[in-house]
Amino acid sequence: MGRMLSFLFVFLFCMSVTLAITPHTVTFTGNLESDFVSDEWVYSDSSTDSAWGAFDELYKLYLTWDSLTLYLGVDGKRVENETIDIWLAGGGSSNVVNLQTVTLNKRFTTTSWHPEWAIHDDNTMVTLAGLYADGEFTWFDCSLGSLTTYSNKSGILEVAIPWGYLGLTPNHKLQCAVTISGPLWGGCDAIPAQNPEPNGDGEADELSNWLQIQVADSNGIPLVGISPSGIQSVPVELSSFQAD
Ligand SMILES: [Ca+2]
Ligand SMILES: [Ca+2]
Ligand SMILES: [Ca+2]
Repeated sequence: MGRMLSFLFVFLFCMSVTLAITPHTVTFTGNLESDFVSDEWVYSDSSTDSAWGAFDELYKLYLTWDSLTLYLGVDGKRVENETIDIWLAGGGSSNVVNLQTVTLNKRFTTTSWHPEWAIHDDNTMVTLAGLYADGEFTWFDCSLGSLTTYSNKSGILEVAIPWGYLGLTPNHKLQCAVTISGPLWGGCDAIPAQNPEPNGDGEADELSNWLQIQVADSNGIPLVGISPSGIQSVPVELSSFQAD
């Protein structure tokens, strides 16, 4: 009997681990807690650190992947006209330096960190969640199905991005940050914690930290058996990635 219980315990333990590691194919419903599993809840942001008080807040970031797709989920709160942006980098060349100067007109500067992609969700445009790459000024039409999203005006955003868009390299380290802001304004909250934090005024805010996790093996193949909760917050600094 004791041995049976031991087997049962090991079986249940393995099941719980299996559910929490990559690969995981996510189907979006807008319910982040059921779409993702606990180990994919990679960042808990303060619910009271917005410079705009109770109006615009980021709460949580979820992240996971399967062999073809990266999945991201943002839990927050926003009022009308505000935007959530997910900044992604890693592996390739990049030149998104100052988002004031491009069509998003975001007053976030990234003088050291140069994200390659911005997923821009502006709830004034109900169905829009664009994938923006600096230098191309291209909005990918999410209705094409190659970039799938779920978004609602209260602050939930889920995005599925094919690895083919992002371009995996050997030992690829994915870097990301999330901001919430006015459409033509500085930000009021960010994931991960920044130094200094976005102050909510109309002037530019600098991203000083990103989240980083290795997503590919030495052959550029998405890693299996990874708990995304192992993601790390890393200060922005010059690196081999940025020296391109
Ligand atoms: Ca927050
Ligand atoms: Ca924050
Ligand atoms: Ca500011």
